[in-house]
Amino acid sequence: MKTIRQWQLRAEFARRLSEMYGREVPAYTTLVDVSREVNAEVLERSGPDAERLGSIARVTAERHGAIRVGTPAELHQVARIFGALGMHPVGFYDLREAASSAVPVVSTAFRPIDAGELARNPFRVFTSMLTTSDPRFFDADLRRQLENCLSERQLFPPELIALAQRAESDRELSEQDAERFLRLAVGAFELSGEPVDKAWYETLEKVSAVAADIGGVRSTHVNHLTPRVLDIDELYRKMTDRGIAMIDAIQGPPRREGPALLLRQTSFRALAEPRRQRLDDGSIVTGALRVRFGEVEARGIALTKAGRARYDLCLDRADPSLWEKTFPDTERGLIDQGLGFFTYHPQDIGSGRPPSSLPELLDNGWVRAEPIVYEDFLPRSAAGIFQSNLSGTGTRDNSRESARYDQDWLAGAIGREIHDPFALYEREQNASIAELDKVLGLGGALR
Ligand code: OOG
Ligand code: NI
Repeated sequence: MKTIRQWQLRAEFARRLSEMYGREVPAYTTLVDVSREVNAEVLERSGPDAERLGSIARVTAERHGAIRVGTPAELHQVARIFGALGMHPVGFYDLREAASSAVPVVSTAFRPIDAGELARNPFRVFTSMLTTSDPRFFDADLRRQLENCLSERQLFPPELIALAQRAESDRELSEQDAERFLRLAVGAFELSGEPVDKAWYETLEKVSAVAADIGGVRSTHVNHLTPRVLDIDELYRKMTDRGIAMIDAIQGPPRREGPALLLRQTSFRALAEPRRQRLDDGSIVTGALRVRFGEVEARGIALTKAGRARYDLCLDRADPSLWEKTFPDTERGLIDQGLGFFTYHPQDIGSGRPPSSLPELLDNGWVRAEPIVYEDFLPRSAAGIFQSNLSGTGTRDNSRESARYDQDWLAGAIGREIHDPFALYEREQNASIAELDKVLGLGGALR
């Protein structure tokens, strides 16, 4: 019997979700087309350098999605579905603190965690959960109504959860089950045609547009999907030329010479989508909601904690020239200053005794370093993306004590370990160094 493996499920899920979102939000299809066009130009212009941070096949298929759920129980189910696809929770993001507008959520990202799986398909989903118990946003009354409302809905059919459980434990599904699983999984993130209760939606919207998007409806949906592009400045120009309104800026470092760092992102503005609404008298009208959009990103090298501290410092200052002063303009510079993660590979250069330090091995051509691409998100950038697409700033009562939601709390809620992104990159780097040490017979000198 033919079976479909986890990575194939993941690749197919990403492909179908992208196709569905393109039907729902046609400007997203334009974004994907323009990204492809730009990637082809960069490949033409830069040759093999263009593929330094991932093969063109990987980059072309690469997407991240963003979804938002209402309760720990819903998040638990989401984790199951992504678990079926070989995607694990990585990182904890508290956007309540990162955003100046009211963004009452905490988040993690589900993604593959080992290099082989990432190379097959790196699909990742930024997943946020509403912090209903935070009194800065929801008073006791509103919280009760909201939690009632959320407890009555079912986002994922039991059959989907059962199939997900099987796919996760067997790491594959039969062809027939895979088809059923994919249909149900993609369907669960489709925009529902069910009318939105207008008064309830607006009550939540006064607190936060994100709260309304999550708790004001009885289902969930993709908030945005994001292709990867190799030249985001060029993409921004091309989209603008096509008359598509982009947000004001590209989030992240300015364009610079030298290796790309972490992440740069931008998006087109959320479009008014027709949505059916139920009025107080029970009648149904067609209104419009403006919450969904398309985002695009350029990915760079994963930075160490030291690199990240410098990155955050540069982002804090508005001075673009600071980046040049702070970061070396070569990969080797990043290595020497311990700012970036790399894997190290032996080069075939014949006989003789290799030196026993990494810098000398690099200098003498014994070893080649490959940058590790950043697979995660950035709180500042995420907050910027949330914020630039909200219609109002919402309200937050800062005189109240915040509710505690931290990484341990989130891990408990989903019943899974939340991986530390830095530890994952370090593990990959160290594994390559240990292997190198063995191959060159250095007896542990490199470790
Ligand atoms: C998620 C925003 C974060 C990113 O790329 O940083 C995000 C959301 O709007 O739900 O997707
Ligand atoms: Ni995003």
